Amino acid sequence: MAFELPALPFAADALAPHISAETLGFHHGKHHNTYVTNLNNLTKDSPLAEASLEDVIRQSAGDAAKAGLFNNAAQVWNHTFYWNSMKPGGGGSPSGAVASAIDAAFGSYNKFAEEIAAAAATQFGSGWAWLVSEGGALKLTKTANAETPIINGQTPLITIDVWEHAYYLDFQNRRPDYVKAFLDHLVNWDFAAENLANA
Ligand code: MN3
Repeated sequence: MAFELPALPFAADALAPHISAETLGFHHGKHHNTYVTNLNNLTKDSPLAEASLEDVIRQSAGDAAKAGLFNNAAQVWNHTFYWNSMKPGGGGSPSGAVASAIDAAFGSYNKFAEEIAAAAATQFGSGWAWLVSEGGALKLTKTANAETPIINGQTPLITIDVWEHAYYLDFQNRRPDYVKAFLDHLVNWDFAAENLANA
């Protein structure tokens, strides 16, 4: 059973004008799809072809000889998680358990928004900014390249892809404007609430 590219959880033009159909066409149809193709080529005819994506990630993490395998598997996982971290008409402050957990960890939604924007802006080069649950509390983390918090005992709630391919067509070099659009208009707090409930 080969690994498959999951469909986007929304129409390709559903996040416009914040993230365009053109960006999603390249990002999902080319970048994400290439990671899936590479992963299938790297696991073909090996027992890993039958493993779960999470198992491939855990079994290859930290092993320099398996860097290609890890990078492609983690990028498949991270991108699927990123699509689900957004929805049309999302954004703004959450409610319920996520709001309480954010207030407990950061003091207020505004302080959280400031801190995740800073984390996203200061991730040097390619990577990801994450809101995660660890040991019963929420925290922010950023990862480089394909690195993913699921190998660190953390449960991600949402992520922001800060590789240039995520925003360059819509925002050029203005990563902070992309992150602001993500927080104000796109972030899917329902998905965060599901992840928090399972943490
Ligand atoms: Mn990407």
